[in-house]
Amino acid sequence: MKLIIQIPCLNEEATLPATLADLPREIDGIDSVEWLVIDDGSTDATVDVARSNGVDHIVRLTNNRGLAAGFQAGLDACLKLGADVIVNTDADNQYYGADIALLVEPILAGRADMVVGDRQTDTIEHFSPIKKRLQKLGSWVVRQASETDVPDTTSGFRAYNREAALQMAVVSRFTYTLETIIQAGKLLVAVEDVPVRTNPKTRESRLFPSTWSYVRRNSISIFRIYSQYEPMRVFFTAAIVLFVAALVPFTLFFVAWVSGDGAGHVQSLIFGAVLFNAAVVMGALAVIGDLMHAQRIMSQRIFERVRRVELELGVPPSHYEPGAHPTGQAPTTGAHAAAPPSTSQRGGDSEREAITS
Ligand SMILES: Nc1nc2c(ncn2[C@@H]2O[C@H](COP(=O)(O)OP(=O)(O)O)[C@@H](O)[C@H]2O)c(=O)[nH]1
Ligand SMILES: [Mg+2]
Repeated sequence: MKLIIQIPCLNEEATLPATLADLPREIDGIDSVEWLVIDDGSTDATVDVARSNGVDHIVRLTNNRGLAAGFQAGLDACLKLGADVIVNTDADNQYYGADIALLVEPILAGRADMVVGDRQTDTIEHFSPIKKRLQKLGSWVVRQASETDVPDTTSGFRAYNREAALQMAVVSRFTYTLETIIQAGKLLVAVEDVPVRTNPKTRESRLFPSTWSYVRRNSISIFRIYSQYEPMRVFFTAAIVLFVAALVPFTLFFVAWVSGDGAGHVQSLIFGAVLFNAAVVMGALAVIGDLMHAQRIMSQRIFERVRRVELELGVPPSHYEPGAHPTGQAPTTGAHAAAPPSTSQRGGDSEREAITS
């Protein structure tokens, strides 16, 4: 049983050593624990620091592609390196390395395919009240969309088994945390959560430079993801709201018309017609969105099968560089032996597209 701990990094030379020092090398029930850093076009010495601190594998994206793209590239590499369990953690030492054992326990026990660490955000001192409230609201929306009961949906401290990782296909560039939970809820992935501890804050969040950016970016993400996965609910609800709203001016006009003053209320008639048209447009979007959603599910199934075929063929991970202990890992699951991944085997165009789309 092989565990790979992956850490997405953007310019993390300062905090990476402490994060790595906190990571376990042995966990009960796991034969080998390896570390993988995803360097997302850092301009500092992140990669050198990773190597000198014993990181086994490096996925080095040429330029900055965003956290979600880095996460997906990391999952892909971990699968190709033969991981049975993949844990994701942050490079700012936010999470408690020793709790990785808690994260993987439900997977080892066969109860879960994906486990999300619950930071119990109410107890985190450096989270502002508005961030806590938005975090709660966002988590609630994601629970509704995903039909799971994950309390802390924006937590980046997670474990995936091979089956869960094979099914994840993140399309948003910015956040993967919300989308992967929604996907898990819709796919054959059993999700659990475990309470985890956090370390004191080491630096400001890079993803959200201000509370306002946290609110704006998360709200947009939640709305986009929710409407991508539940288009019928979103657009049909909007259609009903607009239709009911249209009934108000229509009724005003009708009452006036019955009492002989129809000509004086033409504005109500026009306003009602505008709202009614908008309702029809929303209804049409609901139908189109529903059709696209069905298409998306088919694409997802194809993507998953292509991944399985790639693993079977022993396709090497893209953008891969060996880390401190080059072991020449070839994918261990392939039916055909593959050459050890090297820098010369950087991703082809299709892989790049998969990462950046
Ligand atoms: N791959 C990648 N990782 C990033 C990027 N921005 C931030 N990260 C990583 O994402 C993790 C979380 O970032 P952080 O700034 O701590 O945001 P927080 O989750 O709001 O605290 C850290 O490991 C960062 O290095 C990015 O553009 N690409
Ligand atoms: Mg952080």
